[in-house]
Amino acid sequence: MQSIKTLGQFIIEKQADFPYAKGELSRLLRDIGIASKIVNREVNKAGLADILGDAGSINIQGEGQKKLDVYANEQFITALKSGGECCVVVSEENDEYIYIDSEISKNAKYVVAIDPLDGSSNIDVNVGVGTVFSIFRRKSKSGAATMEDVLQRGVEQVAAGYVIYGSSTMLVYTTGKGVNGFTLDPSIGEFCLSHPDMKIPKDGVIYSINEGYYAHFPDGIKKYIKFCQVEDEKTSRPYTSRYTGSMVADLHRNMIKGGIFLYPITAKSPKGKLRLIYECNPMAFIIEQAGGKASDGYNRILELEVTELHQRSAIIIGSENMVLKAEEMMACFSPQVTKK
Ligand code: P6P
Repeated sequence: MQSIKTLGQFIIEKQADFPYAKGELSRLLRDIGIASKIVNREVNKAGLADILGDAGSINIQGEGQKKLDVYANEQFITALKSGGECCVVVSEENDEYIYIDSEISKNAKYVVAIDPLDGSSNIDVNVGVGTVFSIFRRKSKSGAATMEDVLQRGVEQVAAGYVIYGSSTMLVYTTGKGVNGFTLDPSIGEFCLSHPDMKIPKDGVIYSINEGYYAHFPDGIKKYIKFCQVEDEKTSRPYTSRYTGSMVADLHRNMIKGGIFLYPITAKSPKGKLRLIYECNPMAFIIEQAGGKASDGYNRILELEVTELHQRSAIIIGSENMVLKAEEMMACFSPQVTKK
């Protein structure tokens, strides 16, 4: 019988990867794990409790906030505030960043950016949803946090992860030394190591994109979609199309099976829909650590300049060779966009 290794045991064990760390990052990851279990409990009974449907409020994205969105946001922010290891929180659900100026947090080392419940439009129809988080070191030396602390490029991340609330609940994270996946065992209430050292296959036969926007896609994307659909036995085409409307669910499937996820610019989202700080950057960090690739079609996601809190970006992410092929097609139609 293989011995069980919990998330907590694993985090402590890997603390040695950070010789100068005094356990703050370990405790921060633990705090996020605890909040994930609390959110999981509510997600799992969403159909029962009165937390379905809209909270009636609107977030900065102009999106209706589902009650579970708001609940999840509150749980993560509360856990981060009480943990004392984080001094600033950036959340999809909050217009401004939150500086935690309590005695235990105001000089904490870390900044956390989070999408507390990604894909929440799927909650009422019981399709997988997820949490995405990104962890940076604070840049400002002391006092109140500044925009310098929150507008950091993806390459500055010290850790990133996602939680997928699906047929089982998993927490997958990286601290820059590979990717490990933990499955929640409800019988003991612990995330247990189930997917050590995750690697995304270099190739895949699944592509994920909302083809409803086809008419407005850039020509390079249209060319790539057609490439995926052409019959070619040697390269296992046509590929399979899988798109759930929940990036975490689509990316987790592609992580396991190989595949590519694309959310390009569209008429409705001329800068892309997904947010750079708490969706694209953390997922790009994880996928790159697992041997995959992530770009906006021209530039590496992790190197994009960050100028706004809720900045959006186009994203093409997944199996390395599939992303390279999509970028090749994008290059056919548009000059290399200079780094922004
Ligand atoms: P569309 C969910 O709202 C989300 O941010 C991602 O999780 C998902 O991949 C995407 O938007 C879906 O967007 O425009 O295809 O409905």
